[in-house]
Amino acid sequence: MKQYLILILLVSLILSTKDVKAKDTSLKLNYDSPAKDWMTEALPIGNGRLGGMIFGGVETEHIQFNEISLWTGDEKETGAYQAFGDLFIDFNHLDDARNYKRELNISNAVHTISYTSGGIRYKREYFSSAKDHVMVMKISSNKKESCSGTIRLTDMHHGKNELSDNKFTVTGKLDNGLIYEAGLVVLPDGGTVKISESSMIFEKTNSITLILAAGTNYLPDYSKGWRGENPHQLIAHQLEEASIRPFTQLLDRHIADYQSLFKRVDLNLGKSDSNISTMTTDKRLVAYKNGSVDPDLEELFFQYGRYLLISSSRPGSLPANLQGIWNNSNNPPWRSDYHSNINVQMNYWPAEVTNLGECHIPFLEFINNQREVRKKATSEFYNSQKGWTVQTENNIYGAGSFVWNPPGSAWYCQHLWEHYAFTNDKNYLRDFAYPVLREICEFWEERLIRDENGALVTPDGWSPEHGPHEPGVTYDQEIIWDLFTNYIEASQILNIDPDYRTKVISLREELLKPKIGKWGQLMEWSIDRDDSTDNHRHISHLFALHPGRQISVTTTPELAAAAMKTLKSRGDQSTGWAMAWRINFWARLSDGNHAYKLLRNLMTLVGNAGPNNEEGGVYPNLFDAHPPFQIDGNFGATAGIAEMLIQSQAGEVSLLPALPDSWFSGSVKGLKARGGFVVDLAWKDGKVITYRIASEDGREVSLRINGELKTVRTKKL
Ligand code: FUC
Repeated sequence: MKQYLILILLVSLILSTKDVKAKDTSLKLNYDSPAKDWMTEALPIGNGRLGGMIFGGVETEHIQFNEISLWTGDEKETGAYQAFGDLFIDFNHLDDARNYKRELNISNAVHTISYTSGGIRYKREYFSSAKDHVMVMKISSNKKESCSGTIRLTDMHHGKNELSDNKFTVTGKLDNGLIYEAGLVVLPDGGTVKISESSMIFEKTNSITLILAAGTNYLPDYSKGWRGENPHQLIAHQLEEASIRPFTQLLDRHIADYQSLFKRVDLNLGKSDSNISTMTTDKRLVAYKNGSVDPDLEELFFQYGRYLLISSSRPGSLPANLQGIWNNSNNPPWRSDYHSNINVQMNYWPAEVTNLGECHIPFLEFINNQREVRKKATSEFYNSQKGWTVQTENNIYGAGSFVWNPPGSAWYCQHLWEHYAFTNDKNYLRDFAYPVLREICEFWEERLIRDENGALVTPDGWSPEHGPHEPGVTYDQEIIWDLFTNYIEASQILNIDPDYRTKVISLREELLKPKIGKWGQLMEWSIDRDDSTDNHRHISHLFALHPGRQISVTTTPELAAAAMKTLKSRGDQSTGWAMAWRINFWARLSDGNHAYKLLRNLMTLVGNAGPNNEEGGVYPNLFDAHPPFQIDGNFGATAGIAEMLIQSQAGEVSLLPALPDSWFSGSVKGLKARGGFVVDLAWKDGKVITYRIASEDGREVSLRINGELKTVRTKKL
């Protein structure tokens, strides 16, 4: 009997280790039918710059692709982010496909499709490699000489399309003079490839590999008119270099590069029932909508935000826009631009805390590259002498449209500061961030006016998309407080400009501060006119709670309680990014269960709703629905989940500040905290049971853990 029990124990131990191992591979979006719709079903791949959406079917595969710098407009006209082109592959299969499987593995950033037709198992593999600068596609099967079909490449801007030997070349020019080019090389293994009018026919190949490169002559440099060299040489070089490497080598190089970022964070929120975790993603979302408990899906959604950021934002390129890099229209919603009143910032909330600081860099460089053109536009509009700011809608040439967003540049400065806060890189702070922080302080020094009580207020604010334009709106005041605070700390750390620091300290002192109104709410304006039945999606006056640090449950409990009042009144249903922001707010209020409720609302499967529908949620491909698709909600949710597990904005590192009951046991590895700390922890029944905090120099940290605040020495990284 005893031996029998030991045997059972051993078997269950083996099974449970198997479960742990199985977890590693569960980071997949998977489906058993082809994607028909671009927005809701196609799956995205990207290398930070070159993106693809894969859909179509057994008969015709469709790869719609983009390149991040393909923009109309100039320094005056915002224009829009453009769709680039489409690649079609037609197959001559019998109408008998079975066992169709489509999956995106986000732990290695490879998309795979497989099916059986005519008794042959076919496989299609896709990835976009940052290492080799190209998109790679391979079609193969388990039987020799059985891959045949026709390839077509089309261009959304009707440029010149040429075919020679095994290569397609598309070249053209947009109205603004921007030159673009895409090249596609077709590499068969066995069989034949021949050109037939505007397509290429491949017959009886064992497998075929396609390599796509694309680019423009955009240069992120105002002094050079935003134009660099014709992209032809570079694209030819990228195609040549990639073509000499075997597919497996391209694949290995891609995976190694991608995983060097992705693998830094590992999250385990519990284990889903195998009845659920074996479902396809779309069915799983239906079950989730109906109330299933599915921590693995929540982990997947968290990691999907990281996948999307790594795939749409790599150093040396432009930041992720409203749709990341994925867009199939020349007239996309809101131009698929850079919105400065919440959206572009939200895209970058997960960057530092989820250990992807490098992916933040495109946004930081974008800010820097826009300075000169924005200075000119700002001084023309405001007659200002110093500093600059932005409008609500922004393009890649520094132009803005829609209303001015005066504190927009100060909000950008928060990102410049946070990159320092999470990395402790003083050279970066001194050489890159500080000059911008200082010039934006100067902009506000010049612009602030006194209200009837003598407090300093902004002259012409607008709480984003809500209420009147007037002085001293809370959104403005809080962001300027944040700017001044970041500036003061930066100048202290760098030990420079003491006189100007003193000046900024006194300006901050005199700023009109957040106030509590007649129904206990945090006032959105300096006048107490908030409507308790209003459920507007923007809650910009809670900036001080998140992503700011002026309000917190520990340092300003009354204001935090007022923020909670406001948050409750605005409700738990909204569009995608608006629910994502609410997750972060509730996490900062230490209410894990409410944050979790918002996460579930955000992860609710929605249909293909039109742009005027306020129903936010996710589509079957886990893209966030604003609607239509807008990627900020994906990023904001990932940041929100991190915010539930770790916070560091209030001068201490707090572990599990907002853990919901549903995640009673779990673990996370590799999250980052301000101060340059890397944190691993595991918890059981809501309490931290083990943790490890590391820093470059093994510094001390003040740590809030299981309700206690203590000082601990960190391990060395
Ligand atoms: C802001 C929001 C809208 C939308 C747009 C891109 O203006 O108010 O809801 O997200 O940005």
